[in-house]
Amino acid sequence: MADILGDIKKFFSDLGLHLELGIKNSNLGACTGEWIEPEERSELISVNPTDGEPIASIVQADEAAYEKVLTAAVEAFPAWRMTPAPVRGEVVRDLGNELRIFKEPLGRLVSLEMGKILSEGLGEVQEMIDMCDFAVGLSRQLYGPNMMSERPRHRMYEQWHPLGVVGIISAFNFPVAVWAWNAALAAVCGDTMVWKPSSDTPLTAVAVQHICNRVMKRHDLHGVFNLVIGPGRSIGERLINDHRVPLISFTGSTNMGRHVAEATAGRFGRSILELGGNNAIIVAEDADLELAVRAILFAAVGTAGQRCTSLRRLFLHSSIAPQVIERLVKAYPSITIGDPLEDGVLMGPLVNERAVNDHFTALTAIGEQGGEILCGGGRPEGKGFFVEPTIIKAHPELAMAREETFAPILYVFEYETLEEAIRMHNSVDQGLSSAIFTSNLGSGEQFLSHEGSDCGIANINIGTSGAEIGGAFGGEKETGGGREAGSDAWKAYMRRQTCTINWGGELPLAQGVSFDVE
Ligand code: UN1
Repeated sequence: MADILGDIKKFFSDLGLHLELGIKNSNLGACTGEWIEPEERSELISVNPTDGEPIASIVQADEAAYEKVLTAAVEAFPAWRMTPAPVRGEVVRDLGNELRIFKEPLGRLVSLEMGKILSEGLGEVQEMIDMCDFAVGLSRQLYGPNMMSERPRHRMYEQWHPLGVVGIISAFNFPVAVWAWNAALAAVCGDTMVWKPSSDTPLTAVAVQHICNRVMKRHDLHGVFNLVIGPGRSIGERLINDHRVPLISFTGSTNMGRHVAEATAGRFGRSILELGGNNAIIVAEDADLELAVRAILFAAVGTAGQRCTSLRRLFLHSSIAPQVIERLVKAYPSITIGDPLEDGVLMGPLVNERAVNDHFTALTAIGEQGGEILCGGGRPEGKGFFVEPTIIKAHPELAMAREETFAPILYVFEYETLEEAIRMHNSVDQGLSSAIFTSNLGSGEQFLSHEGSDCGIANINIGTSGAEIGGAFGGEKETGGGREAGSDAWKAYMRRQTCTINWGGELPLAQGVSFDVE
């Protein structure tokens, strides 16, 4: 453990970045380019979920520090919005290059603080880099269309303007990538931003802010990328209710998301919501089972079931159900659970003790509701927040299967017809990610049709998790409807303006209306 901390610290300091590890010297938690010392010191301890020991201490922002951060973001906006978008893109290019340099230590830090295995920690930083590359290209493509005016000698077109200060509230499970989805787009769109990371993963946020500071300094910028670490009930509340913040991008639970939606809508602000998922895979009778089983394992057990896109429900055609269950029940115990930074480990811990309790509370309720544990269900010995990944033989009335438990619990159902499978698939309140495994073109197309999956993400012969950044990411129903990352998700970070220009000498009215004053 001490070695890993030393390694990460050394990596960062060799690269000229100072990052306090250990609880004697606290990191500051608010930054606008310069780190802000709060008037009231309230410390947050970052805990290593692998052994339950503290990694570092962070001084949280108080109200005065929050105010300084917000003011800096507001004051930076006018100059940033007038910086040409491709020049803003240069800054994001530089951020992507800096992340390339820090990929290894930052990926390790993500694994250390959050508990995902190293290849996923590194993958998360790769996702940030990809997002920066995408945004650089986008900085020359923030297009608006031209429309054909119905009036002679008139031109009509749409253009996009920067929005202002964007509040980014991110979750522990993708502690840095989801920030980058928002930050890279917001930056090229001409917005400044304030990031409130999860209190479970403050140290990775401090590291990313250090990286941003290096980039801002090089470009003589201040207040574009800002950080404010503090409790949701004080700092988070201030942010979502702050009239100076026209857009809040929130990733988290459906319950919190509902509150964010109400708070922002009540002040006519906007929100991008990435809330709970209850993702499912349908395995048809004609599926390549080898492929399906591998995909199921990664989607259900990867990240210890703590992705929004994690697989929670599995619908197996009755003809192949026994074989698939047998393979899964054999594979699950062979998954190495342990220190996420060690080679060969495939599943790390849950994020904290509360998550472990939620996992076991769910298992108790599942038992009471008639769900049967097919494998797992235990808690590995030793320190740390570990649980065994668990498979449940479920029935259609199992109420727990309708809820998102952020843990590696997989509910298995059987079905007879594809219509029945799709109906069960769509019967939950959430609508994030979905997949079908089939070699039948018709079944695949049916799943993607208007009467197919009702989710924001629908895949064929691919699991539910691990989406690429190029597509728009997000979901329907109680998942919140937000879209982030690729495609045209950038539009949420700008304001649209419809412009009509009369270059003739007449004043014709639309719809043929005449209004001639004598
Ligand atoms: C999340 O869990 O909040 O598709 C995001 C995926 C990742 C992102 C997940 N690219 O699983």
